[in-house]
Amino acid sequence: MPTTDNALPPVLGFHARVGARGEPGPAPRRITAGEAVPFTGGTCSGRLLAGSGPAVPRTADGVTTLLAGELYHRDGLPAALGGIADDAELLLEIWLRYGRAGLRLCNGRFAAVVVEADSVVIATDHAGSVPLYVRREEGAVHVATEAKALAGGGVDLALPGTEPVPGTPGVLRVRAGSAVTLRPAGPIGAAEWTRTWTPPLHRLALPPARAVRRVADALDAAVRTRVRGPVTAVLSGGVDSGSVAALASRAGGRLTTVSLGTDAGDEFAAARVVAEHVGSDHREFRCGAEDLVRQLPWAVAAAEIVDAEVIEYLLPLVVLYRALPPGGRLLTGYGADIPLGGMHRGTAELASLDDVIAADMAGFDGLNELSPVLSTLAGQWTTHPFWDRDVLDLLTALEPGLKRRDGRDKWVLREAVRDLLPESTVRRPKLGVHEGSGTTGAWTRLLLAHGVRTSEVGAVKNAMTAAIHRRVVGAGEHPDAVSFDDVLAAVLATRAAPVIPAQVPPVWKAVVS
Ligand code: IOT
Ligand code: MG
Repeated sequence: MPTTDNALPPVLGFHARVGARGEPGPAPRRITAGEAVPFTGGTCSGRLLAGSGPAVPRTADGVTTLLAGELYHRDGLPAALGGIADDAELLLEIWLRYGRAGLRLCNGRFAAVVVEADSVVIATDHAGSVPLYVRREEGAVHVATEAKALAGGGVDLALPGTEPVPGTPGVLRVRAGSAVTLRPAGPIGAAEWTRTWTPPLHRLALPPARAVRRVADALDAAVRTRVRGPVTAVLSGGVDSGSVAALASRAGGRLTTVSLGTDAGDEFAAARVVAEHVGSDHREFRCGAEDLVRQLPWAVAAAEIVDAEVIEYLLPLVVLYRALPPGGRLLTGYGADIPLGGMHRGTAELASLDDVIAADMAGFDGLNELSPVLSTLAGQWTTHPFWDRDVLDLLTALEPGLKRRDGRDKWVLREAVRDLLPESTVRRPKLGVHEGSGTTGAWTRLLLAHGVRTSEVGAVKNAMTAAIHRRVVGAGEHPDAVSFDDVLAAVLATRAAPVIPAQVPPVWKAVVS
């Protein structure tokens, strides 16, 4: 698998304490792989989780910046910002020039901390794609890129621009497209929330040919800025990941493609068609579907969410990342379906299609589908060109008649990549990763084999996810210490349901239920 020195950003994550007497404190809980490098910068101290390159904060003129992840718009920034060592320094220069408003310039995949005088600003990218968590204590704030680092013993707390994290009292998640300014020594009411991005609510009616060209150009630019040497495309063989693979190949990086399948299902044939067409070095990974499902604690520890439906999308990807050798830069097609309405291929009316797209764009925050921790747990860096800020703005805003057209879903994307991919890929209907890999079915079968009724499967999956979350996030247990079978047994024991015997008179039944 190809790796280079710049495959990973210098900093994959961090745990920082900002307060009058900064001290690194104990090593934080985390599953991000790699070295935790201690640092101190003014009133800020903690550990940076190193990727490739020097993991250091940047300081000038009394301002210190930490940045996990990367920025994608270097070319568009003023020439005065030349000679920059890394993206933490680029953020510092942006800050010195534009102040907090400079965060509105940043198109990237990052979580950042800016410390200046007695205030600290904690900021996410437009999509909150690197989740960022905060907890206050007397005179200090703790900020971390994994919730588990801050969990334990907190009290409920509210801060503007944040949401509580289920199961971890006192830990708040910074919302997508947000910068929250805090004064660690001051009153909590002094915190301020600055929005740096919101999903577009307007729609653009463009001539179809122009819309197609704009999508092709925006996606091409997003892939190019993410190709920094050899890259790997995570390939299902659908049009989303196929587009990314084709554009990455055209951008000139040595391209590897990887596909995951199980004994319950795979999309290998479709992926091979793309791989051959784009000329990638293609690898297939197959595992048992039950073995895949038993890695559930890893997916929950990485995503730090309690929604089983979303976990079913993320689990096969986590399993694939864990099977790859560390050190790679992975491009995915994840997220294309959200602004294009690909998950709603049965929705016929354009008005309804636009409404579900608006709802999905209003509801992605906190699902952590794009979190780098899904792959940094295995030492890989992922990046998602469809959620590049420019691509996402355009795709979301296009009027729904460009997304559903001539009886086809994701029309504008399919047309935009028509010349890059085989016809069968361009036309291929959507198959979700949870379906193609057999993840959903395998988990369901495991539950049915334990006597769970079909009508209860969804609830049991959610209960298992929440139970695992309590252990790997709330209590910081290692995912390997949490057994799928033990969690299932515990969930089933607590659900040992009020079974109402058939001979009980109806009036009694009503009382029991
Ligand atoms: P899906 O679109 O199937 O997969 C997402 C990405 O994962 C693909 O583009 C590809 O890069 C990778 N991938 C999928 N399957 C494989 C495989 N077998 N081997 C290797 N790589 C693979 C769920 C979904 O259907 O994924 N994601 C939706 C959004 C879900 C809804 N979320 C929401 N409303 N917030 C998506 O847009 O990707
Ligand atoms: Mg797919």
